[in-house]
Formats: sequence, C-alpha cells, structure tokens
Amino acid sequence: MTADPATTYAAAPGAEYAETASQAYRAALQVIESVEPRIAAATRKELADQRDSLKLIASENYASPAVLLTMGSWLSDKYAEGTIGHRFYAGCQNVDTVETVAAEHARELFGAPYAYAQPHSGIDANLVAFWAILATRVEAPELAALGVKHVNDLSEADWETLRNKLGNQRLLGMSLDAGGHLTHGFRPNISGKMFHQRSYGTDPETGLLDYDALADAAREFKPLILIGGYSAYPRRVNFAKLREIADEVGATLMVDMAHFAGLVAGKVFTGDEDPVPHAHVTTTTTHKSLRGPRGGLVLAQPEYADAVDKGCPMVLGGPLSHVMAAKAVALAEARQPAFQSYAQRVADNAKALADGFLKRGARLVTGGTDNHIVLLDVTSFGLTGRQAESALLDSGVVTNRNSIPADPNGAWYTSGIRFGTPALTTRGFGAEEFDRVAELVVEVLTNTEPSSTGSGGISKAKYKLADGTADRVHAAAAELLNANPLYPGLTL
Ligand code: DSN
Repeated sequence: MTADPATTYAAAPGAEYAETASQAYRAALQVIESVEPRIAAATRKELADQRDSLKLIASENYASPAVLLTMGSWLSDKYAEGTIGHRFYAGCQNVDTVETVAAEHARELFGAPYAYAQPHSGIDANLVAFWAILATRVEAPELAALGVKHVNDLSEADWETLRNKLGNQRLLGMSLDAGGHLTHGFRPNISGKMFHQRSYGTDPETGLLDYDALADAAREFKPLILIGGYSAYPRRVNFAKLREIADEVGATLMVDMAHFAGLVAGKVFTGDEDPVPHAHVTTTTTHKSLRGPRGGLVLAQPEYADAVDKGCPMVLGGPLSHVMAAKAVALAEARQPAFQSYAQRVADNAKALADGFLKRGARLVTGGTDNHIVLLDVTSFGLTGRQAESALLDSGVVTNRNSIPADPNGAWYTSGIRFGTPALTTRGFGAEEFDRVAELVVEVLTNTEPSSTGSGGISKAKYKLADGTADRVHAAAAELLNANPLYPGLTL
C-alpha cells in the first residue's frame, strides 16, 4: 500500500522543494517563538496532528508549501480598497500586479470571461454575487427609469422605494438537509433574511435532485436568483438544465461551486457539469478541492462583470493582498497537468470509499457518489451523527456530522457523517487505501453504541466505544498515514 512517489509528487506539489521549505519554516517558527512561544508551539502541533489523523472533512485539503509561504508576507500590510488600477490608497502598484495575476489565472483555468479575486471567504463571494445581481437586475433598471445615474442622486423617497425593492427579491436554493449551503437561503443566515427565500429538495426515494420538481418550483415561485451548488450532495449536477430552468422563469443562475471547484478546474466536471459557461455568476472558495488558501472568488459573464467589480465598496473592505497572492500561486498550480490527475483521483477515490461502505452493508444517501463526497446514514448503526463523529475522532478519523434529507435528528445531532476525499488524495491515497478507510470507519461504528441519558432514555450525544477499538484503528490508520506522508521531506 505504499504510494507511488511519482503520483504523490504530482498530487501534492511541494516535495520537489521540500528542503528549502523546511528551512523557511524552521526560520519562521524560530522568529515566532521569540515573540509568542505558545503560537509557535500550536503551529508545530497542528502539523503533527494533521500528519497523524485521517482527514476526511470534505471541505478541507492541504495547500502546498508555496501557497502557505506566500501568505506570510508584507503584502498583508497594504490597504488596497478599490479595483485594479483604481484604488482609494496610494502605492498599490504591487497589489495591482497580485490581483491581476490571480484574476488572469482564474479566467484561464475556468474559461471565465471575468474573475474577481478579492472576496475573503465563500460567504463574502456569495454576498458580492447577490448584490451584483441585485444591482444589475433591480437597481440599474430602476435608476435608468428615474433618469438617475447613481443611488446617491436619488431623492429620499425614491431611495426608500428602491431599498424596499432590493430587499424583497426572491431566491430559490437547495435546502440544507438536501445538501445545500447556509448561504443559499437558510433562514438564520443573512441570505435567508435579505431575500424572500424558498428551497428545493431531492427526491425522497432516491435522494437525487429532481429537475422536474425543481422546474415546477421555479415556475411557481419565479425567483430572481436560482442558486445551484451544494456542500453535502454526493452527486453531479446538470448545470445546463439549471440554466434552462432559470431562463424559462427569467431568473439569474448563480452557482456556488465552492465544494467542487477542484473537479471543475481539473476537468473532471466538463460540458453540462461545468457550471462556469452555464451560470451567469459562479462563486467559489479557494481552499477546498481547489487546494488553495482560505478565500473566495467570483466568476461572471460580461453582463455582471461591472457590478461584481464593485464588490468593494459594495460588500467588502480592503482586500487581503497576501491571500490574493496565494490564490494566484494555487491557481497557477491548478493549471498544471498534475492537477488534473489529482482531481480525477479525488473522484475515483470517492467511488472506492463509497463501494467500500456499500459492500460492508452501510447505507449511503443517494446510494453512492459521483463527486468527492460520500454521505453515510449512521442510523443503520443505531447512532446519531454526533455520536459517530465523536467515536471516529477518538479513533483518529476526522469527519463532520451532517444532516441527511428529512433528518430525524435535526441539524445539531444529525443522522449523517459527511466524508470527502480531497485531503487524503493530496496525501497520495488511492482506491486501495480508501477501501481500508471504509473498513476502519465501519469497524469504529459497529463497535459504538449509544449510552443512556441517566434518566432512562437513550442519549443522542453520549456513546460507548468498545474497549480496544480506538487503539486498533489508530494503529491501522498510522500504517496508511506513514505510507503516505503529509508534506514529504518537510521537517521542522
Ligand atoms: N463549512 C464548509 C463546509 O464544510 O462545507 C462550507 O462553508
């Protein structure tokens, strides 16, 4: 089960400059230690912990040392509100270069007419997209009808009317328990408060997206914005169909590809499964399957580009220039052929993990996967997601609990565990290792039982892991991890 070094190198950029990166990190940690030793210690410990655990959180990955090192610079110190070549501060020539290069790589990689690299996170990217769509679809026509160029020129009464219109638009997104995201209209999130929202779900029998039901919901609700994309749906989406539905009802199609941007960049999702040519506006984070720094990105068709470009001051303050620089480095990495083999392995490995669960009798939402996510229904083990997540963590397997459709245990305890393959694929794991991961997970869950509440009931949080299980699984995981080292050659 030893990883092929050639594949590991291709999958995890950085091994070729590991010694230089080691020197850089040793020096940096020495400097940090001289100021606040606890932070140096926590930073060292985080690497050790990540090296020693099976990281299966679908939204996490391991960025290359080049990406990580890029963030530790004086670019962090520069304010650069505005856009490229049009800043509200002097001295932004180097930030202009950084943002230009990041946007250029994003456009080339995704084949997008326009890219905006400033959002600090996924929620920021989505807020920029929402307001750019509102500005284009609602504000601009209203201003034109009133013969006014800028909102500041509106009378108080007209501004009040426009504000009410902007705040009363409709949004249709995937429901949280079907796999949608908080920012797609979930009521406690700002997206559910600023929009009149409704959600679409999945077929109750198959767990799959039902395009006919979605079209019916769109026809009835007539949203201004139809959102595609997910954070826990284990299947591919036909974005050409979503665009047809959006066009039929006059909606703008916005796709949040945060989870699967790496599969789009790596050309695993092409044609109808590639959202970028179909969506009017596409948003993403840069740190999940895309394997870059923590941050956001917006791609847009030309008719939305000007409005997206006003992300600052519309929604954002000063861009994080050091992170935009790291986005540029990560996007440059993603344009290398090796990234495509990594992306294909992410999808192949998810299938291997799903097959490993299925052949051991576990129940998966939708019966399998064809992206990077596997959603395990743990009620078949008699557990809640909370109990399963904790028992797995005790055994060195890091996951997160997740709702499943019509979840009987609600959004806190949940009935599912979401698994993702990007991080361990970056480490070099292949199908054989993922089958072994499935075996270890099943071993933990079959050896876990719920505890009583103390007042006669069954707890949704407390559990008992059979003696010896955690040690056995830790040891088996260590074998897999040692054969596929994280940041090979990097020593602190
Ligand atoms: N928290 C991310 C995820 O785990 O999917 C999305 O925001």
